[in-house]
Amino acid sequence: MDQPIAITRSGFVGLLGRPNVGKSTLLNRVLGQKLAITSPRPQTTRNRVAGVLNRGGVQMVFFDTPGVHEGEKLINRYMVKEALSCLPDLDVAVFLADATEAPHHDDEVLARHLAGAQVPVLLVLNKVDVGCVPVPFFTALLPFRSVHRISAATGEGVAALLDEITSLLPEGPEYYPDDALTDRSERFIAQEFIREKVFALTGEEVPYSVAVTVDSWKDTPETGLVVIHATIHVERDSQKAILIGKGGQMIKEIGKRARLDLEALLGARVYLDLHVAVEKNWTREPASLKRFGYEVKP
Ligand SMILES: Nc1nc2c(ncn2[C@@H]2O[C@H](COP(=O)(O)OP(=O)(O)OP(=O)(O)O)[C@@H](O)[C@H]2O)c(=O)[nH]1
Ligand SMILES: [Mg+2]
Repeated sequence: MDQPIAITRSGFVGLLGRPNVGKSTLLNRVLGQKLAITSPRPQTTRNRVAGVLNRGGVQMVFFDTPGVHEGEKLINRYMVKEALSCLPDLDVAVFLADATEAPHHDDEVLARHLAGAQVPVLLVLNKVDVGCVPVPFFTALLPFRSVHRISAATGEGVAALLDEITSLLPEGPEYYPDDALTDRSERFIAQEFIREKVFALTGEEVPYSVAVTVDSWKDTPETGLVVIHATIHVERDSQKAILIGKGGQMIKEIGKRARLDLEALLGARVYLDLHVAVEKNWTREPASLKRFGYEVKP
């Protein structure tokens, strides 16, 4: 077997942007596999997720982050804090924007947070497969080091972006072992995959009222089966009824789709058992938020 090339340069790259611009899609594109969850709705990602890419002796640790936005609920405040908390760790900041729309108020909010950044900030205009508004609209926001036009969906422009990021990373250690994909546990990713299916299959406020916990996880090497029990928590009884669906159809479909993604990730057969529970107003309650992995620190 070929020895992996020794890592001599490394660094942390933040994927930052307002909600729905394609940060998580770009992370998955860069890694060449699905790690982060995505959806056509804003505010899908709630936690920072590191994805590790080793390329020709360079280790790039990408942070997918929640979209920077203004929201009054405690969960929204948590998300924005979580996104901005990576700034002190970065070697390169990627300011991702939607090339099909003029800058939005939330783009300006992010620009203000990046204004004093001590690291290069790259402007990356995503979704160029479906259009591109005039670039000066965006370059007026900050003194960007460079501008890239990409499509995270098709991969157009991503190689050139990676080349520039590579050129900006300093000499450094291997932060994660060769075979590491992420800093997150399989349990966390399972919770996220389940939450993604809720985003895909339900509407209105339901996805925003959902948190997922994995209650038990059992690997059985003899049979190659992974048995996972998880709970989908909602804020109201009416949402529980929607998630279960007529004759249990909705929960069955969520479970089926999440199981297929988990089997691809784990390379194993998965038995996924889902429950739905009501935790009233959890998006506004510090104790509930903490229990679900969204701790708001003072
Ligand atoms: N046409 C097109 N759609 C894209 C592209 N990149 C992402 N999308 C779509 O844009 C939507 C949002 O993508 P996400 O990756 O979830 O966006 P995000 O920035 O992570 O969003 P939040 O987690 O909510 O902040 C999804 O429907 C993606 O499929 C692209 O290059 N072209
Ligand atoms: Mg995201």
